[in-house]
Amino acid sequence: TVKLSPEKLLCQLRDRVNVTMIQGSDGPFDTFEWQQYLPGKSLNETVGHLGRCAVVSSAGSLKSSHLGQEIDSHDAVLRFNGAPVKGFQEDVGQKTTIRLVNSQLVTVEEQQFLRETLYNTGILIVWDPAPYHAEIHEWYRKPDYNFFQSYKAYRSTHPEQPFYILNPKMQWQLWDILQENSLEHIQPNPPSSGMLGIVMMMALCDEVHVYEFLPSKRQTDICHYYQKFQDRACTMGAYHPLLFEKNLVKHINQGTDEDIYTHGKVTLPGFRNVHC
Ligand code: NCC
Repeated sequence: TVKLSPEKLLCQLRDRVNVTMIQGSDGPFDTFEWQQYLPGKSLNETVGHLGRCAVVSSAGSLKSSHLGQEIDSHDAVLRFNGAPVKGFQEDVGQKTTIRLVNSQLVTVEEQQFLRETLYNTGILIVWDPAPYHAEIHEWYRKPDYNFFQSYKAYRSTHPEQPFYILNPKMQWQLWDILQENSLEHIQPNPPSSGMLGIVMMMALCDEVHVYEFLPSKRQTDICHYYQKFQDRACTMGAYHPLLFEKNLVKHINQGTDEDIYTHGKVTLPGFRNVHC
């Protein structure tokens, strides 16, 4: 169902998806108040040049994977939302370089978000589902979840921890590519945190290994490796176009099918190593 060759698709991702964070010079954030909250350094300056990176999905199939050591061998590790490491090191490792969280978590679970030490490690990045190709001003007036107060509260209590807001343009630039390469019509809902994180790491790293985004032989209806809750929609998608995301990632995988089957592992090039 994917139309472009893997090489062409990688070029489209590299050239059309702008992985940028909200800066103090952007639209409604160019106020004196916001300058005090947004990080002074850019994300690129904060992370530096990253070589091998790991993206760890939160899928239940990570359970009993024993992938912890392999994941920790990377220069940087990306995790999502409330995915814990404590008690799960054997399967998911213990290193967290970046944690990408959705605005629902930051807003609806604000008390846990502000209190739990899980969030105090590494660089935080929050994203919010914006209206389709909305300008930053329009999104700022009508975010899906109004996480801005909670963001400010977190920044005040943890001023030293880098905490970025993902530029909402990225999600629809990526969604357009997903739609163009699918035969079916996709609901206009933004990509999952997992897919956003994969493309973000392709922009920051030389090489990216993604774990259990494409499910291995351990595939299960258990939603998360850290919970008992079961729901097939976690792997297949309901709100997010997860199935289309997974088809696309399968198409551009540079690793083997054996790696997917045994480790749930996908190998993707960093955009620096994509030559168009
Ligand atoms: O579940 P979630 O995702 O936090 O998972 C992070 C990313 O891992 C991939 N995943 C997860 C489970 C699974 N069985 N297979 C997978 O491939 C997906 O790529 C997923 O994006 C999200 O994307 O932000 C999401 O967040 C949760 C929830 O908001 C957070 O965990 C915070 O509590 C959403 N769940 C609900 O709203 C109930 C989920 O739909 C999407």
